[in-house]
Amino acid sequence: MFETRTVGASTMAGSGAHSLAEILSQPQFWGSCLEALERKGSLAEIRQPFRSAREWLFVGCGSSYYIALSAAAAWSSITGMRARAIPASELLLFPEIVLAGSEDLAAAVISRSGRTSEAVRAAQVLEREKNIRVLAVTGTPDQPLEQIATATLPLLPCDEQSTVMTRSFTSMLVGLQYLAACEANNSTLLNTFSKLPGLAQKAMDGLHPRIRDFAGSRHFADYVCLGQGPLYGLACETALKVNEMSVSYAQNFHTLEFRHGPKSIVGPETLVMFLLSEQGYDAECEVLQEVKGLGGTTLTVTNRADTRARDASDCLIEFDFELPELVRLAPYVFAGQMTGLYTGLKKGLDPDNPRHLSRVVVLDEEAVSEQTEPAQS
Ligand code: F1P
Repeated sequence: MFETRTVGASTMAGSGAHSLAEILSQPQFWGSCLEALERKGSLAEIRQPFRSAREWLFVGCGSSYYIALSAAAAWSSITGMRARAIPASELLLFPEIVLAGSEDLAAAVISRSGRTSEAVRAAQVLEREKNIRVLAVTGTPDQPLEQIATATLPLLPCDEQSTVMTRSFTSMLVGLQYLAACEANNSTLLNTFSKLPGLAQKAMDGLHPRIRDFAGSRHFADYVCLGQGPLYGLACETALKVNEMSVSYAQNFHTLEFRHGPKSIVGPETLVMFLLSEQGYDAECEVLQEVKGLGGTTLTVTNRADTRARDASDCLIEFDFELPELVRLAPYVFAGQMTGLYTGLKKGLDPDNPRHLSRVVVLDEEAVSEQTEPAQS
């Protein structure tokens, strides 16, 4: 059912080898994750404790928070339910703001390691102090998050060697999109997931050498990543990958927000990366044309481009997938992952081990104790 392929990642001994192998392995890994989820049928057992939920909160830190942003948007679009994404720290420091007016709430807490202190503490607060059921979404089984949560999404261990999240990011997002389709009992959508790995593999094979040459042959002083709707979380992750893997200055915005001030930074040495949605294509494409007109360098990722996008893009990645937009989200981060990797390698860095970063952010108890009472003014 799913194509199998060997990944020739061993070409680059040393710097970035883990990140490249893990980036290239994503389509195949999604295939295995989806098979495991399909074996669980409609995930009825996992969903049972959350059936009274009328609203979902998606919680995470770093890349896992950006999964939460895209997953919450996809959840609302697919299920019609209200869904929000928050960094775990917001729940710990301002619970009254996050939980105000919420009823029948359920929460998905996302963490590759399952050990990040803020994420674990947030799950404890939700389950044990706020009586809100938690679904753990993690790439590492048998960790504190899974032990605290009411249930865990049955994904395969992501087992990443690189400090930066790539395969874990996309597989946890695809898993949550699949769960949303089960929740909506949308068999049409569910049946399309099986096509995603094969199509994504072709896209990966096509864009890898192009981004390697594009990122490897040009110098940029600034990076901007733009996206709307479910693609906004992926724009944030794209900027983070450029930050982490190449220690470059990268920012993210909602595409149309870029006009309201930030576009003042545009110049030939600014790479503006557009994740163009289908639903907002026309409006987002106008910003692309405007940025090109201001002399910016543009890299565009979209499913199908028209001449406006083709003419305004210095590098155009076009998927041409016969898949609903809400199923084909994850491949939109491939170009950002590769840009971060090859820009880091060009700068003589090791993208597997970004400076100042550890794989897991573990804080002492004191640092994650939540503010039960709003600070006295
Ligand atoms: C989240 C995270 C990563 C970041 C770095 C530190 O970890 O912030 O996003 O790249 O590796 O940890 P987790 O809670 O998903 O394990």
